[in-house]
Amino acid sequence: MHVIRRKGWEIAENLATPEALFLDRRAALAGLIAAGALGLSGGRLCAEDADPSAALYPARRDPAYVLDREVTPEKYNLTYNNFYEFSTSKRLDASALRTRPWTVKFDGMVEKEQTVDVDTLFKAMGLEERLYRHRCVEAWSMAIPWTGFPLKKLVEFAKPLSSANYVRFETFLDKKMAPGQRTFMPWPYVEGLTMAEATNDLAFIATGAYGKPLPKQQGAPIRLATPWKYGFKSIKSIVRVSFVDKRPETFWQTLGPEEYGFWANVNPEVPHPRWSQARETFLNDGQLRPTLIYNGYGEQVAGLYKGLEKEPLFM
Ligand SMILES: Nc1nc2c(c(=O)[nH]1)N[C@H]1C(S)=C(S)[C@@H](COP(=O)(O)O)O[C@H]1N2
Ligand SMILES: [Mo]
Repeated sequence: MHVIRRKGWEIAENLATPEALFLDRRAALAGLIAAGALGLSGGRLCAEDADPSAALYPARRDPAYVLDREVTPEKYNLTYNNFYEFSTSKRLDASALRTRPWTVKFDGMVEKEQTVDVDTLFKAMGLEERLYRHRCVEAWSMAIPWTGFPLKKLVEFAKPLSSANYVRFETFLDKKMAPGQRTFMPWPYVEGLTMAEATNDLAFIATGAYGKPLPKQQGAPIRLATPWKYGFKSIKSIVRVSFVDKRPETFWQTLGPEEYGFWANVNPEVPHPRWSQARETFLNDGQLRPTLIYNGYGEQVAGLYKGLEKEPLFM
């Protein structure tokens, strides 16, 4: 595997702000297609691929979020995914996902239920770029330049009642569109956070990556990014955000309660029942690295778990 070695900050800057920053969008797209990086079916650029939110990119980088490692080359992000709605294979085809029109419904314990078109929502929220680590429970990791906005902003927008304890997220349900949803699993994919977690600065809603709107396989048009938790918490292609009093039943916990919990905070010292979590394969170079408690974000999030030590915080 060929890796260009430069100073960490230098290569991160380079990869996180792709050609789209410097060239006009058409030229950038042409270049990417030539490089085969977009993985479009048959190499065609169909009308649907002209994303209506494209003009919002690239967004200003939030300098508070820096990395201790190089950003993962985009090609890995495009070709190594978990999106069980389409396949259990990492190299999956999510091209059938129709991402417009797309609305998100806010309901449950809110002042007023509302259903909002994503393009209206993106403009209302404003977009920024953050570099985040990503650690899958399967012991591999990446570093991703997400674009989006803090989940806290979305919570404020939804106006939850003070009695709400959790946020519940739901992915689309469409068996015709998503072959994986014809399998036995507990569809639709559901995830959840406590209100305290959801309003922590680090909890992020991603609408884009690598300076462009999200590609389908990464959970277009709107997904979660909670980098201190195992990747399965970062639910893709969200259609519904509900504020609830009871802890939501989540997809992976329902499938395998002995192996996957609600909290899923990253901890090298708490092994998965079938493998160690002490180290992780960093996809950039395929090398093993030590896993960090809370995936390196303890300073921001460890305080969320004071008094919860009896909970299974790390599965
Ligand atoms: N709806 C949905 N969201 C999902 C998943 C999924 O299968 N379906 N997989 C999760 C897992 S296990 C991981 S590691 C990340 C992967 O995100 P990526 O493919 O963008 O790296 O998405 C998470 N969100
Ligand atoms: Mo994952």
